[in-house]
Formats: sequence, structure tokens, C-alpha cells
Amino acid sequence: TSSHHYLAIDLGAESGRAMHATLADGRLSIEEIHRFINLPVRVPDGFHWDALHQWSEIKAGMAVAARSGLKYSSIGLDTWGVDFGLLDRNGALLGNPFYYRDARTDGMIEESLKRLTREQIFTKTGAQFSSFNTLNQLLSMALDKSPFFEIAEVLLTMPDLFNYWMSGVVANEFTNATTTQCLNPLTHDWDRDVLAAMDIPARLFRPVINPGTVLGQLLPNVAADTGLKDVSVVAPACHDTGSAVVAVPMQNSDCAWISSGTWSIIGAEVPEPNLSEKALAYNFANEGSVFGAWRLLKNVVGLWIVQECRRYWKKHGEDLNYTELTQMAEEAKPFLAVIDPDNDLFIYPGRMPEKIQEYCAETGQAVPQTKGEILRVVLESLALKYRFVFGRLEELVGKHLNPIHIIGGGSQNRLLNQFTADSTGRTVVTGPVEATAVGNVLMQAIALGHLGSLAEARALVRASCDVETYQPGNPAQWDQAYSTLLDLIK
Ligand code: LFR
Repeated sequence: TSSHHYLAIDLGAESGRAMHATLADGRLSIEEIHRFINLPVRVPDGFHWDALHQWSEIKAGMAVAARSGLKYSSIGLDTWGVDFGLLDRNGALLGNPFYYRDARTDGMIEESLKRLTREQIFTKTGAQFSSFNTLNQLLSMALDKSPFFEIAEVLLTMPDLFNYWMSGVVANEFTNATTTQCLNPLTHDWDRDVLAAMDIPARLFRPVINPGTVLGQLLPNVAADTGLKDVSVVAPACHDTGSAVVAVPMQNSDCAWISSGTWSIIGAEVPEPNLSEKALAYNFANEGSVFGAWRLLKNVVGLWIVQECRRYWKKHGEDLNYTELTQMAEEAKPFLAVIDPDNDLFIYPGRMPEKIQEYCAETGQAVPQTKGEILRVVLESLALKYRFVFGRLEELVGKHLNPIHIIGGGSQNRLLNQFTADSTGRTVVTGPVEATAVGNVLMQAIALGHLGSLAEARALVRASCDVETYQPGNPAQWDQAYSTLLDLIK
């Protein structure tokens, strides 16, 4: 029988990877062939992405693939959402893209609400209100009278930028466009009213293309640099979370998922955007999926807090891996204190363990002392916040959702998986760990006609990937901790 090879590039806000995938005999196998650190760089004007470093690492991944001597059908790339680069009229990148956690967007939600009401912005974009959205980044540039607005011709989100460098095609991919808070979910086009109200030049935005679009062949200069020849460039769901959700091994839509990485994104697949008052009040997002579906979701701050603790301790001389850190949490005393992981304190980089201790002290709770105690507070609090958001999700979709699929790198954290089952009272099914890359590959295969449909693609995931199941236990203890969380977020 025939077999096909694909290359998936997945950039997250901590690392980037090139993954090799093979589709053969009704099974998909996937393997990491190149990995690199991807961290923002601070200069006097703020935190930036090093786009050229990212690009050379992407090409390094292609070169590894080329050296295997295998014939690749296609390459597809996804990244985190909201960040972007601007091109001048000659197609050159202007400056280094900003990192979404840069403080330039502080106060921008309030600023945007001087121009349009919350309802107006929500019904025109369907997005959640987050300070780091593209809309708020652009608004901060408008208020700063950024000279880039005079010379920029095109806005490309991060994956659009790399798609352009790979294929020469200038376009905005749909799933990632829905993270910008500039796209109208009903028209699938940029919302001119919102852009005009924020003084953002509408000329920067290009026609929106669907996930699963074949953009063309890898450009000759890229093929020459990497040795990768005769390969199609396919735009998958270019938003990493969008790709991850493609790979949820769901049997039907009566389930929820948590895409667990730097962020924990909790949602469900729905047929239409939910632009209700309640969705606005709960600050949920409608993000685009593949084949016309939508992801109704909310971000919880996620393992970012653990990543930041790890970086802090490393800086202070102790370099521990995630397995060691989770082990310490497992051995620590349970239910010492609760934090609201989504408190503004925890969004920005720096001093994370200290900020957690300060938060516990200020809220009159016991202060975790050891690394294990601190991390246990974080993991329990994440599971509690999941319960809160999950409850609202069920309310919005108007049905009982079971199981909860946990996908992505964070699903390797067995302790958090069990906590999630315990706190929500739902069955948790974990895997695939590589959901984003798998989803990326599945859309490449569909685009090339190697797979017939999304249902077929998800059946392939069920046949190919290991899943684990966790059943809930200890409800009473969790109920008590949950009421602490509710007091904290009141
Ligand atoms: C996850 C993610 C989230 C988005 C956040 C910022 O990697 O893409 O979906 O809200 O990063 O872009």
C-alpha cells in the first residue's frame, strides 16, 4: 500500500519543533527530528521575537528532513496566536515582531472601550478580551503614532509570515486570523468598523484563506538552502490550538478538550460562533476551526506558571526538569492554599515563585514554602480553575460534556490529569501528546487528498495514538478548595 511523508513545523512560545510524520497502512506515526529554544528577546523598546533565528531553525528542521532521503509530500507550519510582523511595499519584514506578553498592551482593553462598547467589539469579532490580542497590540501602535503604520503594506501573523517565506504567498490563514480580534466571525472577513474605530489601517489586511489550502511549492531559495525539493507548502490550521483540536480523538461533539501547553485552553467544538450575552459576560472566545466548525473556548493561564517557576529556580542555581518538579509537587502536602492562576499578577514573566507566595500571604492563606508546595498549589489551582471554566462551557453549550480530552505536552503531567478528573468529576482522556503536530499533519493529508474527511482523520488518531483514562476521586476535599477559589475570583 502507499505511504506518504509529511513535515510539520510547530512553534510554541517556549520551543519550536520539526516533526516527521508517515501515513501508511491506516496508521499515522510521528517523530521529532529537530527542536530549538524559542524565547523572546528584550531590547530597550520591549520584548521581541527573533524571527530570523526562528526562520533559520525552521530551515534547520527542513535540512534534517532532507537528509533522511525520504520523499516528502508537503510541509505545514503552525504557531501560537496573536503575534504578527509587518511587511513594507517590497515585501521586507519591518523590525522584529513583538512578543504578546510585552507591556505595550497594558491598559489597551480600557482604551479600546473608549471607542466601542464591549458588546460591539464582541459581536463583531467573537474574541475573548485579552490584553495581548492583535487588536490591542495594533491599538497601542496607533496611539504611539508608530511610523510603521505609514510604511507597512501588509500584516502577516507569525505563521503567515513563515508561509510567505516558504512559498512566496502573502495571505492570512483563517484559524489564526480568528485569534486577532480583528476578524468578523459571521462574514469571515476583517471587520472594517472595528479597525477604523481603533485607527488601524485596513489596507494591512489580506484576503483570508482556509486551513487546508495548498499554497504552492517551497521556494527555490529555501529548497537550495535546505536540500528539501519538490515539496508542497500547505497551510494547516495555522493556529497551534486549532491544529491541536483537529487531533482530538473525539467520537462525537459531546465532549470538552483542554489543549495543555504554555496555556491551558478549555473548549468544545460547536457548529456556529456563540455571540450571546453570556459568552461575552464569561469572556469566552470563538476561534475558527476546520471545515466550518468553531472552537468555543477560554484561555486559562496554564503551565506558563510552572515554566516560569522553573526558569526562576534555574536562574537561582537549580536546574530541574518537569518530571522532577511534578514529583516534588506530588510529595508535597495537599490543599495548602489556592491561587487564581488568571490573576494579572501571573501573566507577565519574572519572580513567579515569589509572586505566588505574596498572593497567598495577601489573601490570608498559608504560604507555600518549598518548591514542591508551591507547585502543588499551582497544579491544584489550575485544576480548580478548569472546573470553573468547564462549568461555564457546559452552560454555554447547554449540554453535559463528557469526557474531557487533555491533549498536548501538558497531558504528560499525570498529577494534573488526575487533579482535573478529581476537581471536575469527569472522566479525563489524555493524548495525543503531540496533538498540535498531529493535527497539522492531518490537515496536510486532507489537503492533498490522502485522507477524505475530518472524521476519517480523527479515527486515524484513535487507531494510532495511545490514550490514557483517569477517573475522578476525592470529591469532598476538592469541593472545599473550590469554594476558596470562588471567594478569590469574586
Ligand atoms: C497557545 C496559544 C493560544 C493563544 C496564545 C497566545 O499556544 O496559541 O491559543 O491564546 O497562545 O497566542
